[in-house]
Amino acid sequence: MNEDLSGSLYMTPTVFEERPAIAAYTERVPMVREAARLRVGTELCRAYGYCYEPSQVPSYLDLWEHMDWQGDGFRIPAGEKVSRLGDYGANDFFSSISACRFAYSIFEHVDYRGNEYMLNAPCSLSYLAGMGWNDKISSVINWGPAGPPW
Ligand SMILES: [Ca+2]
Repeated sequence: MNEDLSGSLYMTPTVFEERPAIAAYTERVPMVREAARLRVGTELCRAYGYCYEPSQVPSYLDLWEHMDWQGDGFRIPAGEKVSRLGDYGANDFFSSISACRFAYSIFEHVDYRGNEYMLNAPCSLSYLAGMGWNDKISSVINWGPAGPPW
C-alpha cells in the first residue's frame, strides 16, 4: 500500500469475465460510480458468493480482529463513522468483516485518508489479507440508508 496520501488508491470490488476482481482508481469519483453500478443482486454477488439479501443482514457493520469473524469485534451503527480506530485500541487491527446491509468504506489512514475500499453489497469478507487490507484499517464509514454521495 502506498503511504503517500497524495497517491491514494480508491478500490471497489467488480467483476471481470464473471470472476471477482478489484477495480482500483487514482480518483475517487469513478470508484464511487463503479460501486454504485454493482449493486445488490447483480453479477457482483454471484461472482463473490458470501452475499445475502439485504434484509437478511444487519444495518450495523461489524469488524473483527481475526479471520472468519473471530476475536474482538467492533460495531459501527448505520450512518455512523469512526475517524480514529486507534481511539478504541483498534488501529491496524481488523482481519475480517461481517456482511452489512449498507455500503461502507474502510480507509488505510485516520480521518478517512489514504487508500479507500468501498463495498456496496451485503457480502461478508472472511479474510482481508486476500485484498491487501489485513491489519491496515484506521478509519471507517458505514454509509447507512442514505448511502455514499453517489
Ligand atoms: Ca492504517
